Amino acid sequence: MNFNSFKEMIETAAKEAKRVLIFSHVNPDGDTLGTMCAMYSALKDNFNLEADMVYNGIVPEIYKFLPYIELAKKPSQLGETVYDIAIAVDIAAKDRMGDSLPYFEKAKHTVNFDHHKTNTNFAATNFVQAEGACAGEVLLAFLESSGLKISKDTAYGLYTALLTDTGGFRYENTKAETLKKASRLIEYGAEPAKISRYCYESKPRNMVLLHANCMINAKFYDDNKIAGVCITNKDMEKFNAKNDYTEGIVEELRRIDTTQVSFVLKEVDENTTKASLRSKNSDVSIVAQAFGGGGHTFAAGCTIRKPLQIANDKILEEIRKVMK
Ligand SMILES: [Mn+2]
Repeated sequence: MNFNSFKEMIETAAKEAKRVLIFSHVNPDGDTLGTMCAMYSALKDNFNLEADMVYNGIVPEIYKFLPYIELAKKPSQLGETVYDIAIAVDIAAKDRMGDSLPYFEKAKHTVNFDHHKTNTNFAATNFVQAEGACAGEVLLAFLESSGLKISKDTAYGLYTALLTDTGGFRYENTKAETLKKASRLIEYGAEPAKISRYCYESKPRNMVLLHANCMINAKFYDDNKIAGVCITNKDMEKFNAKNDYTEGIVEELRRIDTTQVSFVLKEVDENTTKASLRSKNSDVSIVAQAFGGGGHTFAAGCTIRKPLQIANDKILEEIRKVMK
Protein backbone atom coordinates (compact mmCIF):
# COMPACT_ATOMS: atom_id res chain seq x y z
CA MET A 1 0.00 0.00 0.00
CA ASN A 2 1.39 3.42 -0.86
CA PHE A 3 1.11 6.86 0.76
CA ASN A 4 -2.05 7.79 -1.09
CA SER A 5 -3.86 4.67 -0.15
CA PHE A 6 -3.25 5.33 3.54
CA LYS A 7 -4.72 8.79 3.01
CA GLU A 8 -7.65 7.19 1.18
CA MET A 9 -8.04 4.67 3.97
CA ILE A 10 -8.35 7.48 6.50
CA GLU A 11 -10.67 9.46 4.22
CA THR A 12 -12.94 6.44 3.93
CA ALA A 13 -12.81 5.92 7.66
CA ALA A 14 -13.74 9.55 8.25
CA LYS A 15 -16.73 9.32 5.90
CA GLU A 16 -18.08 6.20 7.51
CA ALA A 17 -17.21 7.29 11.07
CA LYS A 18 -15.09 4.22 11.52
CA ARG A 19 -12.98 3.62 14.59
CA VAL A 20 -9.28 4.43 14.66
CA LEU A 21 -6.88 3.67 17.51
CA ILE A 22 -3.38 5.17 17.82
CA PHE A 23 -0.82 3.17 19.80
CA SER A 24 2.19 4.41 21.81
CA HIS A 25 4.88 2.10 23.17
CA VAL A 26 5.40 0.85 26.74
CA ASN A 27 7.41 3.19 28.98
CA PRO A 28 6.24 6.05 26.79
CA ASP A 29 8.74 8.75 25.81
CA GLY A 30 8.49 12.14 24.11
CA ASP A 31 8.61 10.65 20.62
CA THR A 32 5.86 8.07 20.99
CA LEU A 33 3.55 10.42 22.99
CA GLY A 34 4.29 13.51 20.89
CA THR A 35 3.73 11.60 17.63
CA MET A 36 0.59 9.92 18.97
CA CYS A 37 -0.92 13.30 19.92
CA ALA A 38 0.19 14.81 16.61
CA MET A 39 -1.46 11.94 14.73
CA TYR A 40 -4.67 12.49 16.73
CA SER A 41 -4.54 16.21 16.01
CA ALA A 42 -3.86 15.69 12.27
CA LEU A 43 -6.74 13.23 11.89
CA LYS A 44 -9.05 15.67 13.67
CA ASP A 45 -7.96 18.73 11.66
CA ASN A 46 -7.86 17.06 8.25
CA PHE A 47 -10.58 14.43 8.38
CA ASN A 48 -12.77 15.55 11.27
CA LEU A 49 -12.05 12.14 12.74
CA GLU A 50 -11.87 11.59 16.50
CA ALA A 51 -9.52 8.68 17.03
CA ASP A 52 -8.77 6.97 20.31
CA MET A 53 -5.25 6.98 21.77
CA VAL A 54 -3.83 4.30 24.06
CA TYR A 55 -0.82 4.18 26.39
CA ASN A 56 0.58 1.64 28.87
CA GLY A 57 1.57 2.43 32.42
CA ILE A 58 1.78 6.15 33.08
CA VAL A 59 2.25 9.32 31.07
CA PRO A 60 5.34 11.03 32.55
CA GLU A 61 4.45 14.36 34.22
CA ILE A 62 6.73 16.29 31.86
CA TYR A 63 4.63 15.26 28.83
CA LYS A 64 1.26 16.27 30.24
CA PHE A 65 1.49 19.57 28.35
CA LEU A 66 1.04 17.80 25.00
CA PRO A 67 -2.20 18.87 23.29
CA TYR A 68 -4.88 16.15 23.61
CA ILE A 69 -2.77 13.88 25.88
CA GLU A 70 -5.58 14.00 28.48
CA LEU A 71 -7.78 12.06 26.04
CA ALA A 72 -5.42 9.07 25.90
CA LYS A 73 -6.74 5.90 27.50
CA LYS A 74 -5.33 2.81 29.14
CA PRO A 75 -6.01 -0.53 27.40
CA SER A 76 -8.47 -1.46 30.17
CA GLN A 77 -10.61 1.58 29.21
CA LEU A 78 -11.10 0.45 25.61
CA GLY A 79 -13.48 -2.37 26.50
CA GLU A 80 -14.73 -4.62 23.71
CA THR A 81 -14.17 -2.10 20.93
CA VAL A 82 -12.89 -3.57 17.68
CA TYR A 83 -11.05 -0.90 15.70
CA ASP A 84 -11.08 -0.57 11.93
CA ILE A 85 -7.70 1.09 11.72
CA ALA A 86 -4.83 0.60 14.18
CA ILE A 87 -1.87 2.99 13.88
CA ALA A 88 1.36 2.23 15.78
CA VAL A 89 3.82 5.11 16.28
CA ASP A 90 7.47 4.74 17.35
CA ILE A 91 6.96 1.01 17.90
CA ALA A 92 9.82 -1.23 16.71
CA ALA A 93 8.14 -4.57 17.42
CA LYS A 94 4.68 -5.74 18.45
CA ASP A 95 5.69 -6.65 22.00
CA ARG A 96 6.38 -2.93 22.63
CA MET A 97 2.59 -2.42 22.65
CA GLY A 98 2.24 -4.18 25.99
CA ASP A 99 -1.39 -4.66 27.03
CA SER A 100 -2.65 -2.72 23.99
CA LEU A 101 -1.50 -5.46 21.60
CA PRO A 102 -4.83 -7.40 21.44
CA TYR A 103 -6.52 -4.28 20.00
CA PHE A 104 -3.87 -4.09 17.29
CA GLU A 105 -4.21 -7.79 16.47
CA LYS A 106 -8.01 -7.52 16.16
CA ALA A 107 -8.05 -4.39 13.99
CA LYS A 108 -9.02 -4.71 10.33
CA HIS A 109 -6.28 -2.44 8.94
CA THR A 110 -2.93 -1.97 10.61
CA VAL A 111 -0.43 0.83 10.01
CA ASN A 112 3.09 1.37 11.39
CA PHE A 113 4.86 4.77 11.54
CA ASP A 114 8.41 4.27 12.80
CA HIS A 115 12.11 5.02 12.53
CA HIS A 116 13.80 2.04 14.29
CA LYS A 117 16.18 0.15 12.06
CA THR A 118 15.16 -3.03 13.89
CA ASN A 119 11.48 -2.48 12.99
CA THR A 120 9.90 -5.80 12.03
CA ASN A 121 7.34 -4.31 9.55
CA PHE A 122 4.62 -5.97 11.60
CA ALA A 123 1.67 -4.04 10.12
CA ALA A 124 -0.15 -4.37 6.78
CA THR A 125 1.02 -0.85 5.86
CA ASN A 126 4.49 0.16 7.05
CA PHE A 127 5.95 3.66 6.98
CA VAL A 128 9.38 2.86 8.34
CA GLN A 129 12.20 5.30 7.64
CA ALA A 130 15.31 4.26 9.53
CA GLU A 131 16.98 7.54 8.52
CA GLY A 132 14.32 9.50 10.42
CA ALA A 133 15.52 10.96 13.73
CA CYS A 134 12.20 10.06 15.33
CA ALA A 135 8.76 8.70 14.51
CA GLY A 136 7.53 12.31 14.50
CA GLU A 137 9.83 13.05 11.56
CA VAL A 138 8.30 10.15 9.62
CA LEU A 139 4.79 11.44 10.32
CA LEU A 140 5.75 15.00 9.38
CA ALA A 141 7.20 13.81 6.05
CA PHE A 142 3.94 11.97 5.38
CA LEU A 143 1.70 14.91 6.31
CA GLU A 144 3.70 17.34 4.17
CA SER A 145 3.96 15.06 1.14
CA SER A 146 0.20 14.45 1.33
CA GLY A 147 -0.51 18.19 1.49
CA LEU A 148 -2.30 17.85 4.83
CA LYS A 149 -2.83 20.65 7.33
CA ILE A 150 -0.37 20.91 10.23
CA SER A 151 -1.90 22.95 13.05
CA LYS A 152 -0.16 24.43 16.09
CA ASP A 153 -1.32 21.44 18.17
CA THR A 154 0.12 18.98 15.63
CA ALA A 155 3.37 20.98 15.50
CA TYR A 156 3.65 20.87 19.31
CA GLY A 157 3.56 17.06 19.32
CA LEU A 158 5.95 16.66 16.39
CA TYR A 159 8.45 19.21 17.74
CA THR A 160 8.44 17.40 21.10
CA ALA A 161 9.20 14.13 19.27
CA LEU A 162 12.11 15.74 17.39
CA LEU A 163 13.50 17.53 20.43
CA THR A 164 13.47 14.56 22.81
CA ASP A 165 14.61 11.77 20.45
CA THR A 166 17.63 13.86 19.39
CA GLY A 167 18.49 14.62 23.03
CA GLY A 168 17.80 18.31 22.44
CA PHE A 169 19.29 18.24 18.90
CA ARG A 170 22.61 16.85 20.15
CA TYR A 171 22.71 13.18 19.05
CA GLU A 172 24.03 11.58 15.84
CA ASN A 173 20.50 11.47 14.44
CA THR A 174 20.46 15.29 14.25
CA LYS A 175 20.84 15.92 10.51
CA ALA A 176 20.39 19.06 8.43
CA GLU A 177 16.99 17.67 7.46
CA THR A 178 16.07 17.28 11.16
CA LEU A 179 16.75 20.95 11.85
CA LYS A 180 14.92 22.00 8.68
CA LYS A 181 11.92 20.04 9.89
CA ALA A 182 12.20 21.59 13.36
CA SER A 183 12.35 25.01 11.71
CA ARG A 184 9.17 24.31 9.74
CA LEU A 185 7.45 23.08 12.91
CA ILE A 186 8.22 26.43 14.55
CA GLU A 187 6.60 28.08 11.55
CA TYR A 188 3.57 25.83 12.05
CA GLY A 189 3.32 27.12 15.63
CA ALA A 190 5.60 25.04 17.89
CA GLU A 191 7.19 27.16 20.65
CA PRO A 192 10.77 25.87 21.30
CA ALA A 193 11.46 27.62 24.60
CA LYS A 194 8.15 26.55 26.14
CA ILE A 195 8.45 22.95 24.94
CA SER A 196 12.06 22.74 26.13
CA ARG A 197 11.04 24.07 29.56
CA TYR A 198 8.37 21.36 29.86
CA CYS A 199 10.67 18.57 28.69
CA TYR A 200 13.87 19.48 30.53
CA GLU A 201 13.10 21.77 33.45
CA SER A 202 10.01 20.22 35.00
CA LYS A 203 11.39 17.16 36.79
CA PRO A 204 9.92 16.11 40.14
CA ARG A 205 12.41 16.64 42.98
CA ASN A 206 12.49 12.93 43.91
CA MET A 207 13.37 12.04 40.33
CA VAL A 208 16.50 14.18 40.54
CA LEU A 209 17.34 12.68 43.95
CA LEU A 210 16.92 9.13 42.57
CA HIS A 211 19.33 10.06 39.76
CA ALA A 212 21.86 11.35 42.30
CA ASN A 213 21.55 8.09 44.23
CA CYS A 214 22.16 6.11 41.03
CA MET A 215 25.29 8.11 40.21
CA ILE A 216 26.68 7.30 43.66
CA ASN A 217 25.85 3.59 43.25
CA ALA A 218 27.12 3.27 39.67
CA LYS A 219 29.77 0.65 38.91
CA PHE A 220 32.54 0.94 36.36
CA TYR A 221 34.11 -1.91 34.41
CA ASP A 222 36.95 -2.45 31.91
CA ASP A 223 38.98 0.68 32.67
CA ASN A 224 35.78 2.69 33.16
CA LYS A 225 34.75 2.05 29.55
CA ILE A 226 31.51 0.50 30.76
CA ALA A 227 29.33 2.28 33.32
CA GLY A 228 26.25 0.65 34.78
CA VAL A 229 23.84 0.80 37.66
CA CYS A 230 21.24 -1.58 39.12
CA ILE A 231 18.01 -0.09 40.47
CA THR A 232 16.06 -2.23 42.91
CA ASN A 233 12.41 -1.90 43.83
CA LYS A 234 13.69 -0.85 47.26
CA ASP A 235 15.51 2.12 45.68
CA MET A 236 12.30 3.06 43.90
CA GLU A 237 10.33 2.91 47.16
CA LYS A 238 12.94 4.97 48.99
CA PHE A 239 12.35 7.87 46.60
CA ASN A 240 8.65 7.18 46.16
CA ALA A 241 9.58 6.94 42.48
CA LYS A 242 7.18 6.45 39.62
CA ASN A 243 8.26 4.17 36.79
CA ASP A 244 9.38 7.00 34.55
CA TYR A 245 11.73 8.48 37.17
CA THR A 246 14.53 6.26 35.82
CA GLU A 247 14.45 8.09 32.46
CA GLY A 248 17.71 9.86 31.71
CA ILE A 249 19.97 7.94 34.11
CA VAL A 250 21.56 5.90 31.33
CA GLU A 251 22.38 9.13 29.45
CA GLU A 252 23.90 10.64 32.57
CA LEU A 253 26.28 7.66 32.81
CA ARG A 254 27.22 8.05 29.16
CA ARG A 255 28.11 11.69 29.86
CA ILE A 256 31.28 10.60 31.70
CA ASP A 257 34.37 11.09 29.50
CA THR A 258 35.63 7.51 29.86
CA THR A 259 32.26 5.86 29.20
CA GLN A 260 31.86 4.03 25.91
CA VAL A 261 28.80 1.99 26.86
CA SER A 262 26.38 2.72 29.68
CA PHE A 263 23.52 0.63 30.98
CA VAL A 264 20.76 0.78 33.58
CA LEU A 265 19.17 -2.37 34.94
CA LYS A 266 15.86 -2.03 36.72
CA GLU A 267 14.31 -4.75 38.81
CA VAL A 268 10.76 -5.55 37.66
CA ASP A 269 10.28 -8.61 39.87
CA GLU A 270 12.57 -11.31 41.25
CA ASN A 271 12.99 -12.94 37.83
CA THR A 272 12.63 -10.01 35.45
CA THR A 273 14.97 -7.11 34.76
CA LYS A 274 14.58 -4.23 32.34
CA ALA A 275 17.68 -2.95 30.60
CA SER A 276 18.48 0.34 28.87
CA LEU A 277 21.69 0.75 26.92
CA ARG A 278 23.52 3.72 25.45
CA SER A 279 26.85 4.00 23.70
CA LYS A 280 29.18 6.45 22.04
CA ASN A 281 30.54 4.13 19.34
CA SER A 282 29.52 0.47 19.77
CA ASP A 283 26.28 -0.97 18.41
CA VAL A 284 24.21 -1.69 21.51
CA SER A 285 21.13 -2.69 19.47
CA ILE A 286 23.00 -6.02 19.00
CA VAL A 287 23.19 -6.38 22.81
CA ALA A 288 19.46 -5.66 23.17
CA GLN A 289 18.62 -8.09 20.37
CA ALA A 290 20.54 -10.86 22.17
CA PHE A 291 17.79 -10.64 24.82
CA GLY A 292 14.88 -10.22 22.39
CA GLY A 293 14.84 -6.41 22.51
CA GLY A 294 15.88 -3.81 19.97
CA GLY A 295 16.48 -0.17 19.23
CA HIS A 296 19.13 1.95 17.58
CA THR A 297 22.91 1.74 17.26
CA PHE A 298 23.56 4.08 20.21
CA ALA A 299 20.32 3.60 22.20
CA ALA A 300 18.57 0.30 22.80
CA GLY A 301 16.59 -1.62 25.38
CA CYS A 302 15.39 -5.08 26.34
CA THR A 303 13.84 -7.19 29.07
CA ILE A 304 16.02 -9.89 30.60
CA ARG A 305 14.23 -12.84 32.21
CA LYS A 306 16.76 -13.11 35.02
CA PRO A 307 17.17 -11.66 38.53
CA LEU A 308 18.90 -8.28 38.71
CA GLN A 309 22.43 -9.45 39.63
CA ILE A 310 22.50 -12.29 37.09
CA ALA A 311 21.17 -9.90 34.43
CA ASN A 312 24.10 -7.62 35.31
CA ASP A 313 26.61 -10.41 34.53
CA LYS A 314 24.80 -11.43 31.35
CA ILE A 315 24.57 -7.94 29.92
CA LEU A 316 28.26 -7.25 30.64
CA GLU A 317 29.11 -10.40 28.69
CA GLU A 318 27.10 -9.22 25.68
CA ILE A 319 28.40 -5.64 25.87
CA ARG A 320 32.02 -6.88 25.80
CA LYS A 321 31.26 -8.75 22.54
CA VAL A 322 30.28 -5.54 20.72
CA MET A 323 32.82 -3.12 22.24
CA LYS A 324 35.26 -1.55 19.86
MN1 LIG B 1 11.58 7.17 18.83
